[in-house]
Amino acid sequence: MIDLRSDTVTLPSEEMREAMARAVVGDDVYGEDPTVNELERVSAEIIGKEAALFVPTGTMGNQIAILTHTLRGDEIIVDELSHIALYEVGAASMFAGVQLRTIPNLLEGDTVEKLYGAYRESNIHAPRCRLLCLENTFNIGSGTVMPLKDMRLVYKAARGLSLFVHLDGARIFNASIALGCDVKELTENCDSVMFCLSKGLGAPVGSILAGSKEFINAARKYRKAMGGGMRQVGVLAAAGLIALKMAERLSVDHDNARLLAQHLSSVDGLKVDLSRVQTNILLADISGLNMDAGSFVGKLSKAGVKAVPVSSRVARFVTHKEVTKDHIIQASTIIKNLVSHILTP
Ligand code: TLP
Repeated sequence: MIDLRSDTVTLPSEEMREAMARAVVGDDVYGEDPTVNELERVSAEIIGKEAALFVPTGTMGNQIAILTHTLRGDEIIVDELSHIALYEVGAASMFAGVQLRTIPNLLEGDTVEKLYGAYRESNIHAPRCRLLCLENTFNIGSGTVMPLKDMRLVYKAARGLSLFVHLDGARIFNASIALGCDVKELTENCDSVMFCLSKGLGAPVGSILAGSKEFINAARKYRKAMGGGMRQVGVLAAAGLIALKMAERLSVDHDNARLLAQHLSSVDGLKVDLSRVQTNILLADISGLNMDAGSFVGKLSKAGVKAVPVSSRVARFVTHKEVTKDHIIQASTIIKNLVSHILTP
């Protein structure tokens, strides 16, 4: 089985398992777990922020950021296809009590103009607009990358409107590798950033939220309130410290996604926009097969390749560290054969 559903399916390496077994631990709610403290220190340094907080998941990291930046009844601006809008179970309204202003294609160019269009002054009718959330890379955009120049312009515009900017950087290292820049150049254009250790970097669990010391002090309290105060969690932080050294290998995943995209773009019945395959995510439009993407990925799974449907006509394939170039060639053949079988039964 070649599993291309997500880069979340990676398994911890032997090195990680050994580090987890040997980790020196303490009670992190008392701030006494040396391995967590080290992970937070190194993460802050790498990501270029004053302080960092270890959280169990990317979702919790994003939600704590929203809670910390806003008050109940505030409005936050997000892309309508962002993870925060689509895949976090409505948590921003559930916990922070904010209203999501979802903007179509916010992250797909002309972001500054779209931000100006969406922003409104607080008045008797309008809530206080407080936060802009970016996502780089943009998952449902096909893992597309927002260039550094755009990040700078957007941050400047948002600060001009007195908005905070939170970056959902679940895959921020994919972005920095694709852009060939230091990750700090991206994160200097936001007030807070969340990145995942458990995606392409291969840790079994964990994400990091980073920002100013003041922001992280407040965030730490919200993490506790959300039930995310963990105890001898250095056993997980130990894997995270190894994950932080894995960013360089993401270029292999990008090459593999590109290779898969090249194979699939020549298959009749599938549409793949090669220009959008910039990192490790590929979206294939299967409208030409006259079938629902859910049924397509069901058949594909029986044939030996796993993918996920992201809408009724789009399937998503994600490359990651368990997938080699040979797997990609095999997967391409399996997909081609299935598509030709569907078109000429
Ligand atoms: N994304 C997962 C699914 O939830 C869709 C995936 O397979 O891609 N931000 C972004 C941009 C993400 O892609 C994800 C996970 C998260 C946040 C949340 O991370 P977790 O799953 O750790 O809560």
